[in-house]
Amino acid sequence: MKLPRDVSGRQLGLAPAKLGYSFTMIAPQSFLSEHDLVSRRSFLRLGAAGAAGIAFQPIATLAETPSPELAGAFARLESFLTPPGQFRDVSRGKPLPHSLPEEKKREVGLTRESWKLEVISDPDHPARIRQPLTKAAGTALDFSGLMQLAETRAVRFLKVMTCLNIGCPLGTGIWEGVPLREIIWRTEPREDLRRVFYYGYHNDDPKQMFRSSLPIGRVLEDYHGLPPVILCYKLNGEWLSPQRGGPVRIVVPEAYGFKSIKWVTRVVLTNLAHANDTYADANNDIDSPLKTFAATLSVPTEVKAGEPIPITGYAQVGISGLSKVQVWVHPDAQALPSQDRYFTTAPWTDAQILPPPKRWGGNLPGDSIPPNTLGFDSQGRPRTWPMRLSKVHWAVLLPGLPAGKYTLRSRTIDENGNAQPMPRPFRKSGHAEIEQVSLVVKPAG
Ligand SMILES: Nc1nc2c(c(=O)[nH]1)N[C@H]1C(S)=C(S)[C@@H](COP(=O)(O)O)O[C@H]1N2
Ligand SMILES: [Mo]
Repeated sequence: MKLPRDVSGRQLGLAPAKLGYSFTMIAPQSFLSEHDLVSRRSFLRLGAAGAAGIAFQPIATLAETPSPELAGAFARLESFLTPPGQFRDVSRGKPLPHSLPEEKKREVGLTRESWKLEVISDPDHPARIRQPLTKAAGTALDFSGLMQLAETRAVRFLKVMTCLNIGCPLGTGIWEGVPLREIIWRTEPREDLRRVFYYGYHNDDPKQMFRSSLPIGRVLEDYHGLPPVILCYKLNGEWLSPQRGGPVRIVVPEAYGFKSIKWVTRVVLTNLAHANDTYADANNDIDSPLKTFAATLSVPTEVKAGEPIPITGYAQVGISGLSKVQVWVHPDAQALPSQDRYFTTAPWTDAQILPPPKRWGGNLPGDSIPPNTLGFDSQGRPRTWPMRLSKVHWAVLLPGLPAGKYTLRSRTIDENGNAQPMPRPFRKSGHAEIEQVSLVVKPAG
């Protein structure tokens, strides 16, 4: 079992070149002057529809042209959605289930034709259910059964997949599936059902099992406006690949990656009162929903004194949303504020959160958001921005600085007004640390 190495968001974000870009090249000055129009405040003032309309205004109607400094950085921005093949992979197993030969995949149920899902009661903490779905009884759910349900029950939503331990997002996609509760109700549960746990194919070796769990209430009800927990079979309009956990994986919208079990084959209904996730073993806070945080994507390694400094970055939009991204440049020769470990008293300045992209990327068919994607209107435009549980981009053109060595920091402020790393600063509940990047300003001429 190989756990991923810890890396900072910046390291991963720095390789956008091969992704090409699909971001609208909107003039930075226009961004600055239009800032008000895409801020949450004016969103509320204009109503979501009005604001979305403005965000989608063709670039031709924007008055100014991009400053060369930021235009270059925009051109190198990664696409908004991640092509399924370019997600970073977090898979355990020896051998990795997705690397099995086609024939073996068929044999163990890792193809759409052979996949089966069992839903049973936990023998150790039984939940009272009338109709377990088992292979033995011929009642297990197969892929055509799932597709039948999909005809009337399919849902789609945008979500960034982030490993709690790696910290930086692995990829952003539109995940499609059937709410897990649809299958749970088929078992006719009656009583003594408090949680659900689930796992995927693990080479029939109990030591390789990677299991996650949820309170049953979260599966049965979508509170706080969250999308449902799904049995997912498509990503960005394509069948879910073996690498991404296909034919079917669980996707839990608000959770870190470890709750979204790949190659799912078994769901267990239990009266156990507590979580039994494999991830708890490594000291992880397994009840932690996605946090909001910022990181840079491009920072010039060296700039000349007095030259404006273009910076781009991304922000993961966690469960508490995103109201601001801010940056702060501090000369290394000067002392840091004392007794202020999160730099709350530093002179932070606002960066520009970029509006919804003109092109979504990610190999989305026709580059259009599939119909009936939660959070999008009938034209495929986001109803709110920045969208919760996604990843957005930001940019700022900093005024020139005197020669010297500096540290650039970026942070988010969530919709509750909490500046990073608050309100949940502890590492094992997910990354939220304030990023630091060195910046060297050379004498001019
Ligand atoms: N069966 C199984 N599911 C799994 C894992 C695994 O090792 N085995 N890794 C989990 C973890 S820790 C993460 S972060 C996500 C990553 O999803 P991805 O590989 O599609 O990027 O998958 C989760 N689902
Ligand atoms: Mo993970």
